[in-house]
Amino acid sequence: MTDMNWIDLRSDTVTQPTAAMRRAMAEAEVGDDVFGDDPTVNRLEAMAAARLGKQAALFVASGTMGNLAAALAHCRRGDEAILGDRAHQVMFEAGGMAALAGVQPRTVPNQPDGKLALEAIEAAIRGDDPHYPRSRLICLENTHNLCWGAVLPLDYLGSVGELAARHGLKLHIDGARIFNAAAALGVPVAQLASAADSITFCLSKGLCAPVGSLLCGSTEFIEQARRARKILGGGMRQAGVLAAAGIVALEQHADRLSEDHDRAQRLAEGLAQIAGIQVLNPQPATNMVYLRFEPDGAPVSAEVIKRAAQHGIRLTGRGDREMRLVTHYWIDDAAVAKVIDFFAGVV
Ligand code: TLP
Repeated sequence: MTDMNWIDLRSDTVTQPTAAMRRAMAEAEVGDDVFGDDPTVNRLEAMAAARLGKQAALFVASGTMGNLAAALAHCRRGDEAILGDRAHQVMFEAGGMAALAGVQPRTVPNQPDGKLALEAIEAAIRGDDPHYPRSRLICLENTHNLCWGAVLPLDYLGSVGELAARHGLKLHIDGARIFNAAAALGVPVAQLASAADSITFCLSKGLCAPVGSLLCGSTEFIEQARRARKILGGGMRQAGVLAAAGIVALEQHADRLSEDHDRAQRLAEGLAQIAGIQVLNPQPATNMVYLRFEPDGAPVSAEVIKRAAQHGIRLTGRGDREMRLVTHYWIDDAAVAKVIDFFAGVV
């Protein structure tokens, strides 16, 4: 039924649904969600809104769709959004913000801790001049994928929210892994969302559900986002079969993520002992470990990936000499030990 003999560290997106999720999916009560009458989708959206401390939420197919629907709902064509140069929205969403929302991304440098310097944000905000695009939106990412799974702290989020409000801009958070951030900080997730006008979070990463994300915000914003979702072809019908797994994800998986963080820590510690490996984030903030093979004599990523597969381990590279390893629900202590042994043997 599943492919669970693999130790798959390529991402937390690889998480397969649990038995409880599969049961809930099979038994889900459904309706036509475009008519608004899928009770399971409605329940998931209400749960998500309550959990994130927002008025409303919208079930979307993916994190990418949630971020794009947010851009469409906040902005008009020709507007500008300020984002980090390492943001997932800039790096890995196929340019959708520009291609489909007509929004120009204005990047400012991401600091290694995932933040954008407040001065850099402020300097990127356009004055009122017909030459310029209109600054409309600031986007943050929490946790920050390419910044080693870094967590943006509450006071920083508050400062950016205040800056956005002062300039009449909206703040969107790509919170694909916002529950990991909440676990790392030990605060309710709603506190991490409170400065934002909108936030996306994913069910299909650390929360283990097979499909789906939620976009959360004010009732008025979600009405706009619902239209945007339709434009994107994301109005689904009996989507309750998917939402049912999302409900289990929120009920059973949102509060266990520090286990994954502990395992990432142990993985980082084990790998750091191995000559030929430099762990780039020796104290992982969340569930990601980034490593680099030391230049001299070490095999490059492609060879390691090939050999790992022969040991039942799935890895993916970031260029020739770097890798990101992601822990999740299906990575247990034995898997961590096996992966460390593998690297010790191969490097
Ligand atoms: N990230 C994936 C890849 O696309 C890189 C991963 O393996 O980490 N925001 C953030 C911060 C993400 O990390 C991702 C997925 C998304 C948005 C997009 O989510 P999906 O894949 O559901 O569109």
